[in-house]
Amino acid sequence: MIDLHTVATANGQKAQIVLAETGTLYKIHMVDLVAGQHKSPEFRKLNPFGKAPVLVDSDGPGAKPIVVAETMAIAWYVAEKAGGDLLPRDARERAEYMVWAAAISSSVAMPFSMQYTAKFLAPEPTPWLLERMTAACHEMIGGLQTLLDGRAYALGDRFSLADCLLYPVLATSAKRLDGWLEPYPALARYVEAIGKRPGVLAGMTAC
Ligand SMILES: N[C@@H](CCC(=O)N[C@@H](CS)C(=O)NCC(=O)O)C(=O)O
Repeated sequence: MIDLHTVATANGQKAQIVLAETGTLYKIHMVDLVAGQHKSPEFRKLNPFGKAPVLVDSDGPGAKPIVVAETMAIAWYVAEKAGGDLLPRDARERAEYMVWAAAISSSVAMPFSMQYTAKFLAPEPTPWLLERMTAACHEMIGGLQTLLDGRAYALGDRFSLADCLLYPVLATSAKRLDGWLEPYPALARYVEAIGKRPGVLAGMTAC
């Protein structure tokens, strides 16, 4: 049995899309960030960093339970367990996948997280931070568009794990920016096409 401790954010959606695209059966447990559930001692036993999502597989490798935190790691674990169809197929794809996954999980995630904090969580307005982080979000979205240039999918001509990570950034995180993907027509087309996949739809609406 796979349990996913998740949140209705881009990170939760990334994990949910991989699970849906691979046809993996799983049970959802919502993590209440507002109540601080992710900082409880019980949750920290699953993820010492106190962040969602977290996956628990009672039937992990060697028929032993395993706990996997970090969205990128969850995505890889699920894809590998499901037979590897979504994984990169050779050294070139592997290198390209790592660039997508690392960029999405660090360079892109950081300004979006800070922009959200400045806009919605800061106890008082922080215009300098909000402006800086909004500009950084646009810079990163521009980078994603350049990386995708001329491709139907992140790795080229087939849907892969990289698309499971990329789609929620564009469909959910970038939606918070004024104009959304208006300045990025290639990404807007990508989101429209990828968003029609049944697995992507299922992952996006899982919670
Ligand atoms: N590097 C982590 C980041 C996870 C993350 O930031 N999760 C957010 C929800 S989307 C969270 O738990 N935020 C609460 C906090 O950081 O206190 C990943 O990729 O899974």
